[in-house]
Amino acid sequence: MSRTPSSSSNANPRVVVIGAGIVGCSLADELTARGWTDVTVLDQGPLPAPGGSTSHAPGLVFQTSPSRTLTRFARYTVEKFGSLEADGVPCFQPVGGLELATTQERLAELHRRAGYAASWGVRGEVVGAARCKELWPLIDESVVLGGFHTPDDGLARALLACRAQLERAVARGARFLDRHTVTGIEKEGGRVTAVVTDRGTFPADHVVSAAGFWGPVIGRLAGVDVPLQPLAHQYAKTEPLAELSGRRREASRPILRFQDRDLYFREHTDRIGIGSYAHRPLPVDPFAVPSYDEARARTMDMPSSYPFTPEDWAPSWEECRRLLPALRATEIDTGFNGVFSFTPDGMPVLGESRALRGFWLAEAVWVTHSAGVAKAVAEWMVNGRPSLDVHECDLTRFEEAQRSPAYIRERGSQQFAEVYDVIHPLQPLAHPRPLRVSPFHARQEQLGASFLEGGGWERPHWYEANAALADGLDLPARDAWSARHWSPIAAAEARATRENVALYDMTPLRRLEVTGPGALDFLDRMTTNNLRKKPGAVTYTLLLDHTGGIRSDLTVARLAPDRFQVGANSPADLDWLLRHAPDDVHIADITSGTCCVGVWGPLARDLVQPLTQDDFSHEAFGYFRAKRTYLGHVPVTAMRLSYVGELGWELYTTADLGLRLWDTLWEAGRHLGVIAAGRSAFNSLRLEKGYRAWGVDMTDEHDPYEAGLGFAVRPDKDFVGRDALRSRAPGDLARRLTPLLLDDPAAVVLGKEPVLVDGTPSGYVTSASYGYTLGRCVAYAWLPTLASGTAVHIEYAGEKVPATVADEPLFDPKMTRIRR
Ligand code: FAD
Ligand code: THG
Repeated sequence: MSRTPSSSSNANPRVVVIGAGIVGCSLADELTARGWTDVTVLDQGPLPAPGGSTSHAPGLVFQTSPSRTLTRFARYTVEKFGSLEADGVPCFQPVGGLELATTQERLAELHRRAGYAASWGVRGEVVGAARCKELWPLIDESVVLGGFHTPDDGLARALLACRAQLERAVARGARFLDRHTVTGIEKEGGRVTAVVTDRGTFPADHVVSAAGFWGPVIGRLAGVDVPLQPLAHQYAKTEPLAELSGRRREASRPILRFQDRDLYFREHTDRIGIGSYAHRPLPVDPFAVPSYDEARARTMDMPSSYPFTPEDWAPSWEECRRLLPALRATEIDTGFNGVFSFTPDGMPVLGESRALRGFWLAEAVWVTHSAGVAKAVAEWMVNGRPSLDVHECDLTRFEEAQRSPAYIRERGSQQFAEVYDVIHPLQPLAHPRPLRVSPFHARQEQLGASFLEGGGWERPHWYEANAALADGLDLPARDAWSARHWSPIAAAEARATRENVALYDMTPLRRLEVTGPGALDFLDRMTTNNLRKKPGAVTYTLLLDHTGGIRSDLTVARLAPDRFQVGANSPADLDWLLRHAPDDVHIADITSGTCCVGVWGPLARDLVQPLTQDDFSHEAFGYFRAKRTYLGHVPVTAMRLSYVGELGWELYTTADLGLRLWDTLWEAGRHLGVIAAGRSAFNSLRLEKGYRAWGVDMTDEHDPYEAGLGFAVRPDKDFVGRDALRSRAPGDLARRLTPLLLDDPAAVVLGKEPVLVDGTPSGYVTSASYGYTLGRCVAYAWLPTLASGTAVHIEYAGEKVPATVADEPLFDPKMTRIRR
């Protein structure tokens, strides 16, 4: 049951890469460097500038992003291109980067960005206006409040980097064939077998679509959805500036961002190049892009380059001149509307298709991230997984409802418009909403739910109906940023859950049904904990990959000898299980057709027991047990577990009966004072209990011991990843997922902040929330192993906030609240 690469049982499989832009060239280099030398790169256009987005990318590389994965990709690009040259010309110019703030809101954002940089290992500091002027003498200092300076950012010479990597790949045996237009993908038995072009067919064991914004076109040939929207973006160069006359170097000042006006700048010797995201979204239909016309190629009329629309530029030009007064004496010389890709969440789309094995995507990738992406995809193909956590980029992440052309167009355009906006970590995209709603949605609206979105679902974060419960709560005041998408009502809902009873909509929790004669053996082999228990047992267990990295944490309920319900995390869990499942196991995602209410709190039993003839006492219905029963008229599967750490049950039924279930519970709970509670309280309660959230607190970069999940591993049984875990001692760990409590009861952090040990950035916060029961903010962080009681600092928006390493679980360590 090893990973896909071996399915081609060939140590040097035939790989065809479609597209010789920066991604295709980088990938050929990374694959051949790993010994996969039978690589053919096809492009419809002529080398060395075949006409895709890379052909005229200005090459700004700003490394810092809220996404650790993107930042790591960018760091690798800087490192790699910094060591590459062609004809003695370096592929990277480390001129540095400078992001400007002209509003207080942006200045605060730059402090947060400095935090991301420190968390992910990029050098940078927030500087004053005078330093900005020193770094970029052409700016009008009076417009600027400050800046974020990153000395290791800079300019990639993208076409040169293509050539340098192409040459290395060719020296190792790869071939690049230009003027070959891909017209078909051949397959057999669910696997890709060949790529068809206008000039012949190329047999292949693996095909990678690195076709940039043509991704959907290649995807359609393969029968694979490629969720990206091409949009045009304006780039222009000024006439020569008197202030820059006599310059020889292509660029010496930092690449510059003026995000408050959706603009960026770089030098082109004595001219300034300017890019704008300020204009209306200009979507391009990838199926209608004209093919490469060699006669026009020299004039930059490449397929990815549309005529400049001056009317879209005009308002930005005024802003440019306000920031850089020297531009008042000049005009735009040349400009174009260049096309590149936007996905619904702004992240790349990477990985192997489930529908067509051996068919990979490496799409929606900026030059900035190209080398890092290529390394990750090459590792994925050759070793079965990337060394970096890339789940945010995994092509499986979009639900079916997130792959419609309408959704992709709408979200892609919004991503374009919001590229430089100050985005709060909880801020949902505005459209299309609502998309997915649970059967309880109408009731939630009646209760004044404040909805945020996740995975397309509307998810209540708190309910106005509970506002009165928050009256008189003594809560510390919050800063404006942490008060956004937050309400004191969450504190009241958390308290009601700890003291009384609350209903939580758990419908978005992913549910898989695994059935068939081989189901038990299969799940037991795929996960770390012992599943060989009688029907009625629920088990918390981990999905590991073959290196021992955590792919997910699951609850597995054995509902019948051959029938299991699995509580999972991302769509990648389904993908992973399907890839490994033998023929006698059937796996279905039942999330959409079913729903779930969590009934939690000390009065949960008082609420539920009168509704059923089954015995819900602790003796008859123990912790981590499941039972089929009726609650009133509604058939439910009840599971006695609780991510919030209180007595209670997850109650599952089909979607058609969901509203009836909610109303039944609501009626039964009236005399107990039941409330509906939202995710804001939920997240606080789970952190107090120390329950990890996969994808945030731990990923496949972490093993169970470091993540504090060793209790779910049974080394005495056989499972995927066991051999890799053998070499790791549970006791002697270099790093740990570490619980921290903030010292000041009024302080809060939100996640992703750097943690300083002895003043040095040593790790980062994963998730954090105010613990309303504890009266302190709880933060989990990846840190070198530290003794409990160690004092550290968390850097929050430029401030150093004291915190202390705590012992977990922070709340109810004896489990007296749950096991009774
Ligand atoms: P591409 O370079 O588009 O390569 C895809 C290749 O696939 C093309 O050469 C195409 O000919 C080929 N192809 C397509 N269909 C077929 C087919 N059927 N058969 C054969 N071959 C096919 N990024 C940054 O990081 N920093 C920046 O400053 C920056 N600025 C930008 C400014 C502009 C104006 C634009 C347009 C983009 C900018 N980008 C920037 C984005 C960046 O250029 C792209 O994201 C990146 O170049 C994409 O590289 P790629 O290899 O995926 O795609
Ligand atoms: N409910 C269900 N499935 C799930 C989740 C859930 N699957 C995904 C995700 N959430 C899994 N995460 C957890 C984390 C902790 C617990 C349950 C699911 C939990 N842990 C107890 C503990 O650590 O003390 C018990 C562990 C044990 O007894 O083995 O309850 O929310 N259905």
